[in-house]
Amino acid sequence: MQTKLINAFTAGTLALLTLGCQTSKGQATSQEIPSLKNTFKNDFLIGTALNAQQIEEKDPKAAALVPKQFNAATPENIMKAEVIHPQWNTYDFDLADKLIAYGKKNNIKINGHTLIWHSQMPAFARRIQDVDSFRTFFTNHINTVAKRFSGKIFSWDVVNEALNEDGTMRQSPFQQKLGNDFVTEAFRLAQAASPNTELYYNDYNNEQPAKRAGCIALIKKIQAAGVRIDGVGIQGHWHVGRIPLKDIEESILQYAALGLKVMITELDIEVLPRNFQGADVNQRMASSPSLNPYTNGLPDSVQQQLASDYEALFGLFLKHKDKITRVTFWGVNDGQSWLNDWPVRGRTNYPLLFDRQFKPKPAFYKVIATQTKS
Ligand code: 9MR
Repeated sequence: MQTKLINAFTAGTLALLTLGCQTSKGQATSQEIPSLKNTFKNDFLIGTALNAQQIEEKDPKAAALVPKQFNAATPENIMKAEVIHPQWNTYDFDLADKLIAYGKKNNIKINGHTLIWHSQMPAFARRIQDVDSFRTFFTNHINTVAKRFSGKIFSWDVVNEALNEDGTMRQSPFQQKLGNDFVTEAFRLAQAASPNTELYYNDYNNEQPAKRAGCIALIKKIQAAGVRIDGVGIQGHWHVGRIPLKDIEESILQYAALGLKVMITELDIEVLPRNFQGADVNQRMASSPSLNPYTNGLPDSVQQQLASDYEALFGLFLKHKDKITRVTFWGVNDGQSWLNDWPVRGRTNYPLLFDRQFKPKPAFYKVIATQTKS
């Protein structure tokens, strides 16, 4: 009799516990979702890009999820020059100030993105023809913006994407008007304006051998000038089933050998077909149904491949956790990723760890499991 009662009680309690953790579809609820930032707390920071809505906490689901999952954030757009410095003598720090306050409130380290980038320059700066005025814009921009957030921000992507794929210098307005030394000069100015902020160089495909060699040469040049550079960001915009693990590992080793912190700064994994080789964010290709095949959901085979790609990446990151200080995803959930609109507008892409309803995907659980295995 007593045994029967205990059994009944146990069964009831178990059922309740199970109810508390499962939805009708058997998916985990938020109570039992592990936390990325806690799981990797002894390894590296886990960051996300935040859009303006998220910074203003106008996206309630993101507002609930972000502080639980992430301890680092990079503003996706609002600290770029066209937003923060719209006119010669006008700066708009409103959203950036909100971001700093958000980071403070939630214990999230903020990485400023980005001081010098050829893309998303303010219209007035794009029109400047003479070298002296351009140099004044360059100097004023770094001095004013870096100084404004000195002591408030953890780090800056000082220069973004200064290299071509073959490792030569990109012919950007900065390179053309100020010469190749603009990169060293940007770091020198940032260091003076914000002496306690970590300073990074950030680029995509800089795990590829030719571009990596150019990146190493650039870093050595900054160091040889006696100017401080603390880290290098490998953006990490990769493609499903084609993660260049060997190149990534070699790059982590080579960059760390320069005495730099290594970060993965804009991680996402594209799952859609692309017959476009370019990497210019201002260039796009025309849409067609064959380029947007998963509007009704991701096929299981692709979902599994995505999960195992993420698993392999985090396995590698953990192997080199002594060299990697941060891994940042480029967006909170799939619906918010820039990859829904580039290089083709209006596609349905699935590059991140959380789906459009903010539910963790199989890739999320594979990533979490890499830590428990390590
Ligand atoms: O994700 C950003 C997107 O919303 C912007 O439209 C785009 C404009 O240039 O920039 C995207 O972010 C880029 C980042 O700032 C630098 N590396 C490449 C990222 C993806 O294009």
